[in-house]
Amino acid sequence: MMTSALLKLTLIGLICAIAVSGSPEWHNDPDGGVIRSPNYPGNYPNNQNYAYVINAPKGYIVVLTMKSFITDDVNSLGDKTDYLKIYDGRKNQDPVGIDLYGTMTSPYRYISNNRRVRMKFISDANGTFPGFSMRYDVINRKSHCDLEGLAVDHGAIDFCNGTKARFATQCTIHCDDGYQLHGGAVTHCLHNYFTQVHCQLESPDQMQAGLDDVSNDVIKASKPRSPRLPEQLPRK
Ligand SMILES: [Ca+2]
Repeated sequence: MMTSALLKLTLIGLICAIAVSGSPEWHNDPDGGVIRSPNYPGNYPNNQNYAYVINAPKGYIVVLTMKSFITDDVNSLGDKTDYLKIYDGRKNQDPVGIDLYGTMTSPYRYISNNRRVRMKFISDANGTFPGFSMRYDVINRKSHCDLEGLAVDHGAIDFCNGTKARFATQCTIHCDDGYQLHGGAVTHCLHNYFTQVHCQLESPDQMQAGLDDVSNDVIKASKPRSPRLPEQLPRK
C-alpha cells in the first residue's frame, strides 16, 4: 500500500516536473523587470530550448531594452547555433519580430505591436556564452507617447514626466532666443500623440514671416509611425 502510494506520488511529481520544465517563464509585472538567459551572468547550458512570455494588459505594448547580449555565432555552414527569437504576439503563427545572435556592440531596443511578446532561447550542443540580460517595460498607449516622434523646431525639450523606456506622459519645452511659445509650455500625450505647441518668431517684423511659415514651426509629433525601431543587432 505504502509502495503504491509512494509510486503514485513519485509519478505525479515526475509529471509536474516535466510540465514545469516545459512551461515558459512568465512576466506580468506592471512595473516591468529584468529577463535573463539561463544561468546569466554565467554561461548558458548547451541544448537549451527556453521560453519566456511577457503579458501586458489590454491597450499596452511591451518594450524590451537589451542591456547585454553575447551568444555563439553561426557555424562553418553559416547556420546560427545559439539565438534568441522574439515573437510579437501570443500564437506560434505570429510573426518573428527579431532573431538575435552573436555579439551586441550597441544598445538594442524592441518595441512590440502587441500586448504579448514571446521569446525562445535556443542553444546547440557545444560552445556557450553568457547570453543576455534585458529590461522589459509595459507601456499604456493611451497615456504614454513615443518620444522619438517629438521634435521641437526652434526650441528644446526641458524634461518629461512619466518616462518609461522612451515613452512619456507629457513634456515641458522652451524656445530658442528670439522665439516665443504658443500653445503653452507643456505638450501632453493624448491618444498616442503629443499635443501641438510651437515656437514662433518674437519680433513683430518677423512675426508675419513666422506666421507664413508656421506649419514648419510646429512640433512634428503627430505623424503616426510604426512602433518598431529599425534598429538591428550588429553582428560580429
Ligand atoms: Ca552553442
